[in-house]
Amino acid sequence: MFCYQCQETAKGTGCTIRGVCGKTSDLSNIQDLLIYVVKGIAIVNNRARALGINKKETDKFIVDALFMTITNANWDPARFYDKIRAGLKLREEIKEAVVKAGGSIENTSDFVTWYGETDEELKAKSEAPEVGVLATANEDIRSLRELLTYGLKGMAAYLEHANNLGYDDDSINAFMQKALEDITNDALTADQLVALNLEAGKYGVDVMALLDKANTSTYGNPEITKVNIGVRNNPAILVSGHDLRDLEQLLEQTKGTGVDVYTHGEMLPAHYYPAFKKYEHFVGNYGNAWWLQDKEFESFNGPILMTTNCIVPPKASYKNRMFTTGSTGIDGVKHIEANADGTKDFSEIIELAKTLPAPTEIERGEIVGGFAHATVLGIADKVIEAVKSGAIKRFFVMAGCDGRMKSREYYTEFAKKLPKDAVILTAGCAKYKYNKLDLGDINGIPRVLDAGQCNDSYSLAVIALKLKEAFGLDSVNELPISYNIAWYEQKAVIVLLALLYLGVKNIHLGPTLPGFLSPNVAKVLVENFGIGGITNVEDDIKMFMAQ
Ligand code: SF4
Ligand code: SF3
Repeated sequence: MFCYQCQETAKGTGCTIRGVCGKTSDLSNIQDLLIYVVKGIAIVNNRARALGINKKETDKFIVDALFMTITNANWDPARFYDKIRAGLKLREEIKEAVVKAGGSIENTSDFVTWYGETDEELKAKSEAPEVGVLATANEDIRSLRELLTYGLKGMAAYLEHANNLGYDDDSINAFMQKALEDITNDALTADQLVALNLEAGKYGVDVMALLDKANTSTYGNPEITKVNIGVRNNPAILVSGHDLRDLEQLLEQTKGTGVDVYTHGEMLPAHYYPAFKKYEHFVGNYGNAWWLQDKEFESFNGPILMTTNCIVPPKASYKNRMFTTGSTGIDGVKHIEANADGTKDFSEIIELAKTLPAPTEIERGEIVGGFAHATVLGIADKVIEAVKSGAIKRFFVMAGCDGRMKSREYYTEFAKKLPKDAVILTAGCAKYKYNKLDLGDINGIPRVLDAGQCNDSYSLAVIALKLKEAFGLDSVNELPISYNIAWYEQKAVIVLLALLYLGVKNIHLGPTLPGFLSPNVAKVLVENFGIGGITNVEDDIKMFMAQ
């Protein structure tokens, strides 16, 4: 195996024996093979697209396959074997359809021609040198190809959520498939790959805008909301991940059953949407970010539904009350499939909940969020006034991810030590590093403004663009906004590419720079976009405040 797609990669360079995340070598290899097969599907489907015979089923397959390989999304090898077999079958069908429609497949590479069926054949291929990340010998080309691949994985995740709510955009699917083919093209230069990554940023903005539209049109605009972090004395289900449609269905099906529903991790922002406020049994948020699962799932006592990443390989003490759905999976854990119309039957989870004790209280109180673009723009006058009067000196975009590394305590310290006239704009699970600190407010504006999930980083970009307009500036970089972003998995990669596409400069990334950036690619990002890492809290605050 060789995997360096997340921030926790071994020694900052690559996991080679077993993932720091817990991924085995076999699972890593079979995930790589799925990506390999997806590239072949994209190549033949681009011919089908040119002939106007693209099928929706193919778009969905590619999106789901990419999502399954995101860090901590799917731990079930059997699902990957089945997905690869289905993918190869799909690829052959597309080839046939292209020929039938009078076209031809000129590409005769292994991506398009290799075929396998049995587990043994698939496993053998997954270990072949041409399949893995290291198949690209030139480290700069490899770096740019992987940067793009990870961006596409993030894009796929957001597109799948939008699709689940009935929203789609064919130009995003078309770009993803074109990019997957381009990744296999040895004729592309490093400059062309850099351009392609920036183009991915454009589609990153589009996909987050699409998901924002899907979420807000379906569930309303997030509102300023106090979320309870304590518990009640009823049996309950904990729901985690990012998929709001799954949550909605669970809330509907638990109505009147005496079973409560709590959010965990990235599902917390669901509480900010008006549509979910009508559920009296939607009690609050239990616990923190994904990496504390092994403790918090234990004390929750009831069933847990994982709708997306991040899943930590479960402990035996709660594995038998975990369920997965969507692109997620864990071997030995029940997976709830969607019906053809997208509905899901969660009755088994609800029945199990009734037999289990109520959650054990781990904390009490409330956290405040709901500062997506509509809320912040609704109080724009107040915000602009506070900036003009000097009450707010600087905004810090601290969106992104949380993780288990001790070095992430930096972000808690950073939030605590920021000058009192600075405001944090956050999104994603990064917020758990400081959303329970009492950082106060400035003229009634809280000093931590949580826009929502990681995809709601889009909201932060919209806010920046509107402020730029309001202040009559030429560039977002003239605003008193600094970017100190914590990253972990591949959704953060598409968020980063989207910000670069929007022209945001001087983004600092931590706790470490991505291991997949080769020294030369890192240099391009530093020279053209001012990308930087982090050092220590005191020096960094000084540096940012002087920006
Ligand atoms: Fe290592 Fe991260 Fe890949 Fe897991 S996802 S194997 S921790 S680089
Ligand atoms: Fe978190 Fe995985 Fe990235 Fe959606 S749940 S932000 S780490």
